Amino acid sequence: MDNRLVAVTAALVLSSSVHVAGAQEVTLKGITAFAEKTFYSRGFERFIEKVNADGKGVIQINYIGGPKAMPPFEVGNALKTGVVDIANATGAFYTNLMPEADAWKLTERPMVEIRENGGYAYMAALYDQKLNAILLARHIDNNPFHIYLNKPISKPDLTGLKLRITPVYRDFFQALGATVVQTAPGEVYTALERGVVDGYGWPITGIFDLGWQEKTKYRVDPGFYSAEVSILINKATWSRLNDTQKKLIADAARAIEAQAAETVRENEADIARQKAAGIAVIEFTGADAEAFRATAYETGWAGILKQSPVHGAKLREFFAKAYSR
Ligand code: 173
Repeated sequence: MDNRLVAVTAALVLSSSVHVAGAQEVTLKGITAFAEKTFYSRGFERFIEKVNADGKGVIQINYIGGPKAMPPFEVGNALKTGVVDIANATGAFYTNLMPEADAWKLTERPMVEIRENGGYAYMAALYDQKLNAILLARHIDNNPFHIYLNKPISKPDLTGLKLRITPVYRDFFQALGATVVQTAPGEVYTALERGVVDGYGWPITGIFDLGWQEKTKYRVDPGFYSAEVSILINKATWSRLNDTQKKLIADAARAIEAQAAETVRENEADIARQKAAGIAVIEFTGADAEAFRATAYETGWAGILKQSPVHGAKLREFFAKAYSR
């Protein structure tokens, strides 16, 4: 829980005299950067359902929807400027405003530890300054990314391959020799179908949501990084809420974040489903696997540090497992 949310919740518990009699029901606008009813929107949809059920007469969220309503890479700016009040997005989709947000993918420690070691508060300050927002809940974690291909490779070398990326994968895939093209998730199917790309980066879960298994021959193992999807609220919106409304939002956020542990089960289910769909695994082992993962993290951090040297160095101390200079 964000320290501020903890403080708000605690203050409310302590001062039961805080009263909102006669307060008007508030309706907030909510948007997701992922397609509606797909894996990465589901936690957000559960959050909205909870707020709307528990907040009757007090606070409601009007779910505007996903990429049909707004391009995913514009969600960050819509949240920052208050065009929407609440958003579900991943850091890679708003690096234009906050390059450091993409560093969430590099966390090698559990979020509870990152909350304790100061990493969370450090990020919260950046969200405040750069996105005019408060991070309510990271509901996706422990969910590795993979390379999916339609041409086989025999070693960690992507020379000659053109891959679909977002900022998550750019530095890593380029370091392995790939040519890259950035697209929103909604354009991946067509890019594969037309042979515009030879593969794509995506986490272990969710490829069935958009039918990509039909156009995918191989998955490369091991995975790398830990996907992040979070629920964010505009700061001005938050400050307009009364304590009861804030508590309803904070409680729903906490409940959804607690469900993030279930992701590991979903990972296993999708691994089995990919196998059943005939997606072959290209597996690197031993030194190749170690070098592959080491390159992922080294290039990932190098990318963050290039864009934000001071914050990047701090975040690396909070997020990386055993980082020594
Ligand atoms: O590949 C992507 O679109 C991407 O960056 C992402 C990030 C988190 C979850 C799912 C996809």
